[in-house]
Amino acid sequence: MAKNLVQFLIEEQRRNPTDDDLTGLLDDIVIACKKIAYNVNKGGLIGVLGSAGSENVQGETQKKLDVITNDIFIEACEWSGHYAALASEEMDDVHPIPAQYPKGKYLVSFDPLDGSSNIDVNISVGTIFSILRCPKGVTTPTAEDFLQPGTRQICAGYALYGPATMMVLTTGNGVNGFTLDNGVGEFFLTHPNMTVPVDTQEFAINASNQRFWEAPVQRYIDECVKGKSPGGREKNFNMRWVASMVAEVHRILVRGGIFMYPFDTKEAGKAGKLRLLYEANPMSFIIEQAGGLASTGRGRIMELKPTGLHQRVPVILGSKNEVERVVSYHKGT
Ligand code: AHM
Ligand code: MG
Repeated sequence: MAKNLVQFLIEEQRRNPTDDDLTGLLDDIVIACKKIAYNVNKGGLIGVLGSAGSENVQGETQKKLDVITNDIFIEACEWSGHYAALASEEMDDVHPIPAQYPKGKYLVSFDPLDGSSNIDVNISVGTIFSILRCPKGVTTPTAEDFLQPGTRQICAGYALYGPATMMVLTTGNGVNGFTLDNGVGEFFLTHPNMTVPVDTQEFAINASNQRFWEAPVQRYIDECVKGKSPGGREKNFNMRWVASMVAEVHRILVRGGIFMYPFDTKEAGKAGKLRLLYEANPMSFIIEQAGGLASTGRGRIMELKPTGLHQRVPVILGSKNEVERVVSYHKGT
């Protein structure tokens, strides 16, 4: 029988010893994701669909499940003594560890339910997380302590709530995928050493934003759409857009592709839609560990020095040769 997630982590720790208790850190998150999977899967049966009637810090209307899954994630991670503070897409500020619990050495930032616009229509959603070390000597972390470049992540991953529930992880030694066996209640290793093919004929972008894109992205997509016709490429392309980043990244890990939520001028002052700390950085870590690339178009996402907890960044990630092409189109712009 395949290894379960805990067994995998313990063996990984033996192969690549570190001072970090990754098994304990991830166990909290695994429990959170199993509970979230349960709620997402029950959907309309337990009355969790629809709007919560509130807005998050980004001014987005929260779904009931955005709020429920945020609470589940916090409850699973705050008591164990592993974390020093939490930060979420759904909370304005850092969530401190309540006084009755011990504080740990790590910070976790997360998006409890990414792609939540899909939840009411029963399409795949996910949870994304990123783990950093808490700076030495800091006992009460603030937002400032989370503003570390993505290169400092010690672990990143996502849970995908699709036809099967999966957990995909990196601790900096490649990428591995686990599938939840609902009968046993455990994740088992089903996708060892996931790699992104260097070439692809599939792109993912929300084309309704086309008029707001910059010239390099306009050029790249125009060429993909033309395919083997004049002014196009040496090959034809296929397109996908799920509007769930977790589902798009998972597809790219399985069969290659390029995903873009690029810089656009849709909303003044926002450099794209996706958030650096709990969407772009963890997904970039996973994609790079699988042999792909992740860029803003003008630089490596993981080398950005964050300036705010909810900072947005352009995201272009996936198969190496296509990301390099888009980056080359940005040169000199
Ligand atoms: P969310 O965290 O509020 O769900 O927003 C992030 C999601 C991504 O999963 C997805 O790539 C993108 O928003 C889709 O945006 P759009 O609806 O503009 O296509
Ligand atoms: Mg999100």
